[in-house]
Amino acid sequence: HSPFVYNRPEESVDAFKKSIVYKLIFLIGRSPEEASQRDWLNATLYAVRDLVTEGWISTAKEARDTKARRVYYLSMEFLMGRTLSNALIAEGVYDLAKEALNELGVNLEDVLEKEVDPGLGNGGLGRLAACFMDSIATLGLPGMGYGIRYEYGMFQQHIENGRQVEKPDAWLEKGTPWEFERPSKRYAIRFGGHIHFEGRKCVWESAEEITALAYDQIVPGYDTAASATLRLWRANAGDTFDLAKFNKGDYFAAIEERNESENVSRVLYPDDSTWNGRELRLRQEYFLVSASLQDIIRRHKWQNGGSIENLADKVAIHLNDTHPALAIPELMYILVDQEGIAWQKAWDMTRRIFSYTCHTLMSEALETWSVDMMGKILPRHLQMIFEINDYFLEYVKTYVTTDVDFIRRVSLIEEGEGHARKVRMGWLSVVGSHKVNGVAAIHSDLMVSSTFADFARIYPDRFTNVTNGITPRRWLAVANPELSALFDQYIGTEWRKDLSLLTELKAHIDKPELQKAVAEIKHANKVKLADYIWQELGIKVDPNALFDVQIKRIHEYKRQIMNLLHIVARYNAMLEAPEKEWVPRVFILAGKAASAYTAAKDTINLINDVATVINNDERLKGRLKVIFIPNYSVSLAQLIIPAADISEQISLAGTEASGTSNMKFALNGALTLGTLDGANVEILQNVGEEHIFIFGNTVEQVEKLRRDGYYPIDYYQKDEQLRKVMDQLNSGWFSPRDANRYQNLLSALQFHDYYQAFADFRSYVDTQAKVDEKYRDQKAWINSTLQNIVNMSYFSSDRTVMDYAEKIWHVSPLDVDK
Ligand code: 26R
Repeated sequence: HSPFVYNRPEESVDAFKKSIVYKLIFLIGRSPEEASQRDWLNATLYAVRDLVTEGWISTAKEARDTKARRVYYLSMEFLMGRTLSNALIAEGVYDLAKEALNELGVNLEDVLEKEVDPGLGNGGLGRLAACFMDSIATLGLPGMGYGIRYEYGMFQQHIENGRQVEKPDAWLEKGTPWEFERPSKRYAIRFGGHIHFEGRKCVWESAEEITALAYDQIVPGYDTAASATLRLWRANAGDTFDLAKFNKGDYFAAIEERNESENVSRVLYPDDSTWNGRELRLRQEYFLVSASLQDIIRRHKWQNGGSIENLADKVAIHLNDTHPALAIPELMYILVDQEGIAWQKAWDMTRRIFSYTCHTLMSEALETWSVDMMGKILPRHLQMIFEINDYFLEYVKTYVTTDVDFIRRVSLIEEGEGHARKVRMGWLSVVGSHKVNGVAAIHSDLMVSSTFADFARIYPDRFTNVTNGITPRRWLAVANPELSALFDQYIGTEWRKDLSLLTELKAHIDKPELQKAVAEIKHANKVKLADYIWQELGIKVDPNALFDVQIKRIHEYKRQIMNLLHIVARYNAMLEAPEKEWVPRVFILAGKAASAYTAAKDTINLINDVATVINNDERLKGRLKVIFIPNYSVSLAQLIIPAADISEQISLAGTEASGTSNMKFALNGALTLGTLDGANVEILQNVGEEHIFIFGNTVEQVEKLRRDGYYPIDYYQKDEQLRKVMDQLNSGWFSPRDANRYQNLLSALQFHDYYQAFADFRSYVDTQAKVDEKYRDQKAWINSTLQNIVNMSYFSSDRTVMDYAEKIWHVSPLDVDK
């Protein structure tokens, strides 16, 4: 600890109070008397940031002093969630801060709710990056994340007349007290122009230039001085006015142009379903890549006496999906054109440096850029990709096969018949990396047997699996403090840093007092969620009912529609036998639809239409409710997941790469109702089949159905319950004033049903009945709940990140706490 720091807020309630008030007055400029809740929030954030800053600086110093090999995580998305509660817990000062604020007449929980939740990501991929940052920090790895500081994050979802309406997310307007602006870290990012050769040397003369400015966030490690850095780039037009216009006296036109070039960091693309090769997106991807690589190389040279020769010994760069794959030609451009390194040697270094994670097998989400567009925006990079492709195809012809069809398939350039040529970013990522991984065992297997089958033949040792994980800090300690405190009583507090310690709870599983306490905490969490639902939607739900939850992006492959088919079937069954002892259920759904994804938007509408009818049908006596919670986010996930009894993970087998909410739910004691897809398979292996509800076709059965011809109509005809539900939906039962509203959605289901919801319907409905049966036996239910929790060790992102560190990045923890 530096002796120059005058106040140590962590030492006493009084010191903490002083620190907060100091920040309030001197940083924010408000007196305690006139301070708003947000002022208190910001003052507390500043006070807590002080606690982590010195450790952050010493982490950086340790990496520097030991000349450690570093890893850089490049991602277009980071869904970090709120910082304050996480930082308070990481520093072990939650209670201290609560008491300090209390003495100032302020309620900590109210203040926590004021913090904005930056939505700088779409879903699973962005949240995974955030969990990894948390683990990198806690493990003390010399790692850093690079992303974009979008001015507008994921849109805010409003529901109007049952339909999704998007509103801009101007999250920066509330201020960003956690971040450090780094005005000295600025890089020129160039676009467009032409290339020409001077002898064998390629020269890129760009036409446009903008500036990337750095903004840093500390990612505090848990119970350690170590911290990681997340560096986000903002585009700034800098001094590049159009001088011609300026001199002509056209002042506004010159300024206007400045604004336009700042568009690069304006908004996150809120679409994770269909790939569209929009020019601004290409610029964004290059902006991230160019700024980050310049920064990485500057740091490397500074620490290595100006030399770049040993870059591949000291630097690992990870590509979070193909989105930052331009880093491969960018590094080649730097090494060959700027540093004058021979092409072969540069290529060898590049491949040692990069690794790549594939997060989806959905072909419509795979990135390809038209050769024309890339040539216009990044002429030298396109040229470099052609050079890489020539070299690569030569290798294939020499060592693998001369089969022209094979060569056409693996070429980095797709030569379309009747359409323009395209650069295949997935192929580029594989060729330019030394390791490529999938995110769950089944997904990694499918990756090498389908999408990358040809490449697995060329590079059999390149492909591997690293199953995803989640940080136990945010997803248990922060999200479920009561359950965390309960576990502390039995096994101590160390599980937060070493989730394998959860297995020590196994010795206590049969203790009635533990079981009772777990049940009470779940109930209390359900009451909290029920209160939120009442506040936000004005709907009363019974906390004694079974809470059945599906929260994730709305996608056909995730099959929210199958959930809905079961809900309607249950509704019908309840009306047919109202006297039966139905287990009361609350179905909870949340998630955003890409704004141009009609089927997904219609699905939200249908959920809300069905909810309106069911929630107002008094014959059900409150035993069935359907709730769509608007504007799903990380902070909502923290509220909803601890309150769930059933976790719906019902994607068609072979479509969900991993899923990570499945892990969060299980860690919080919900039982999974899922298909043999993604990480569900590994959850099954860890918890045992008595403690999970698995249903539906396997990947093999799905593929066989596709091969043999899949006819949804057959299932409709055979299954009376399904037929009734479909007839009802088709008749406009749930949208009487607009009976044809769902025609497209429903006919896609009846005539194509690409994701085979009909094929799995029967098994899904039957398994839901088993869920009811088990829930009636509360003792058995709680036992399964505990069996889930104690078997979740494997799904800590600490395990995942150590796997990457050892197998792929070859980096090891720093010794910061000395
Ligand atoms: C390029 C654009 C259309 C785009 C496609 C896909 C943008 C964003 C995505 C997001 C995808 C790649 C994603 O989030 N995948 C999810 O990654 C999680 C973390 O590995 C997995 O758990 C989850 O199964 C997978 O869908």
